[in-house]
Amino acid sequence: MNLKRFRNLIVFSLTLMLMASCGGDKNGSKGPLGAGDAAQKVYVAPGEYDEFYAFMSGGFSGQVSVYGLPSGRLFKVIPVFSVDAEKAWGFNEETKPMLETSHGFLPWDDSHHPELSQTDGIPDGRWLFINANNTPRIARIDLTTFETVEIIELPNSAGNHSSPFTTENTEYVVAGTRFSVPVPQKDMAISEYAGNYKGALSFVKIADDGRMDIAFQILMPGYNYDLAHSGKGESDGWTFFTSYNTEESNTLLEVEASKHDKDFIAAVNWKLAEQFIAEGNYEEMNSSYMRNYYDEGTQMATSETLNKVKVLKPEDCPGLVYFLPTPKSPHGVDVDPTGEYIVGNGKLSADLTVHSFTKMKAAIENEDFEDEKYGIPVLNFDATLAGVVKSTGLGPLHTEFDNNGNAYTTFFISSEVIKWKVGTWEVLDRAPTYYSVGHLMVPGGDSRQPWGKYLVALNKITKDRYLPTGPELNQSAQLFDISGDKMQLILDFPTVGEPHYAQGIPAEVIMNNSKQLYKLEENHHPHAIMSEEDTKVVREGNVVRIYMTTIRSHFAPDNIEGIKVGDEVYFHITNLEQDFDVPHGFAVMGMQNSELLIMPGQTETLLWKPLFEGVIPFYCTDFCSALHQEMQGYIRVSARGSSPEMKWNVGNYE
Ligand code: RUQ
Ligand code: CUA
Repeated sequence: MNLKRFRNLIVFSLTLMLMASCGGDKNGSKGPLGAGDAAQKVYVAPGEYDEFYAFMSGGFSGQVSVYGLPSGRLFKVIPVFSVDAEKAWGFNEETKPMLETSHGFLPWDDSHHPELSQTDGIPDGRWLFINANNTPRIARIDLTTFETVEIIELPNSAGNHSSPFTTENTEYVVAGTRFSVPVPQKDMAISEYAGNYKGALSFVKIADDGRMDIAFQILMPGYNYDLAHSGKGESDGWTFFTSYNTEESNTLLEVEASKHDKDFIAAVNWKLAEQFIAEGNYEEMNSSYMRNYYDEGTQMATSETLNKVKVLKPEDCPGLVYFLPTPKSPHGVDVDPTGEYIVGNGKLSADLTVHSFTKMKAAIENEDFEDEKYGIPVLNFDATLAGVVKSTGLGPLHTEFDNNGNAYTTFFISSEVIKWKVGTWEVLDRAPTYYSVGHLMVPGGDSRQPWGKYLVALNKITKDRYLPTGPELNQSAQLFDISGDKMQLILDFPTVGEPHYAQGIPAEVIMNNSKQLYKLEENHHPHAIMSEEDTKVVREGNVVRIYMTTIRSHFAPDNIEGIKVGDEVYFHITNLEQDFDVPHGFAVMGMQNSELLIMPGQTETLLWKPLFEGVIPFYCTDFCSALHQEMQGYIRVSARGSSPEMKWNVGNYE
């Protein structure tokens, strides 16, 4: 460090200390904090816990990753919509059904928006929902096990982007279609898009035990439905969806869908929808979609095909939907913690448009309409307007809130986060992001109770922030301390895939419910065995089932003979361990799918088809004890059509 920089640093530190001691603005400077100061804020000493969990979507990875805040440490990648050979997700027999859809088995999807379940509008740590964008689905992750336990497909939808935002008491998670399509799907000219294609908004009912079911869909005009958030408090009972392409164009959308000054936020009265359903004012449509459920008792997933969905048509349901004109191609729609303000982030606009829920109700009451579209009243723009945030940023995308009446909006084009005051619409602070920020997350920042200590900016472009790793750099997250007046950048950390959105929650809400193992006596897997005495090998034609156990540090059986080329060999492996964090792995040479990683008390099944005669080793892939490297075995494979004797053993007993 040269002398000048050193001197500047000292002056800077002194200024900071002075400011702190007068109890004034802790950091008047917009520049980065002193490195030591920032380091202290994110430092979580070895053995200590982070204060928050952060759940980030994997974007094109299809998964969810779990981080600690403020450290930015990666704790886990939860497989959801994409196969994961590390955890056998989509490879073992138990979880293959989770990735079944009406299009067949799909090994990949694009996951965008994680959303925590809520009670009274506050994240409650029971479940995390996330959307599949490409082949429309919603997944539910159980936050006691951090495992995906249910996936439901959404018929009549295409590009499930505005999803899965929850209502205040997790009555529903919603799903708006990005692409409008013919509903029901049919062979039709693309040029007939305008006026004929439809956009389905789905309301997925969440039962008390978390099970998902499509309660109803609303068939909207053929716009693109981009994002959503539900009301809170007074506005509970309503869900708001942004739309763009109200031009109803089917080609070159960058031009054609950018013509209108204003598109719409669709305000849906879902409590009224429930009434229309109860009164039978709906159409039951035939459509085939799948629901996959993982049962913790049997430790198996099953798929079922559902055939009907209830559809509401706005033109037949007065009062169900209103349009709020909003400049300009609005992307995010975010509701402040009080539920009064609905913020439209017009991505082609410099300003934010804030609607008032109270004014919206009055405008509806007074029928203050400026237009009607496909039977849906368009409310007068001025009648619902609460205020405009004149930000001078460019490309606003998303807004989150803290618990002090402030809002934070990301600006993609100008690469910054802007802090503004809810109610006065005054810009209070701005901080650059590196680079091109998409979503942002404040723990609880889209709920009634933000824990407004940190803000995470989720950036789309990384460029020079990290050591180069070839053409592809991981996306980067940036952590800001927002506890003071000014936002302070305190950490950069790389992410897995592309975290579009994220959710954060205080660690204590989740950690005490976290499961440490599966109890053996609660293992009702049809192929589980409870002790080494029960291990066996059973042949049924060319299907061979090997009932195996693991415990430190051996497999039982570990010598198996009698397998033939052409057999289908199922390893049903039960991990007999009953200790926290002692999984065993399993791999066979030449296996065609993945390893297994079996949690304590769990049973998993791997299918293997031996192609050659020989003696094939298998071993444990997870370093489980000092004798992990001894945890191995052999399978003898005999010729196709031969009649070898079936034999198995471990140690001396047979
Ligand atoms: S978004 S492109 Cu959530 Cu801003 Cu997906
Ligand atoms: Cu079991 Cu290594």
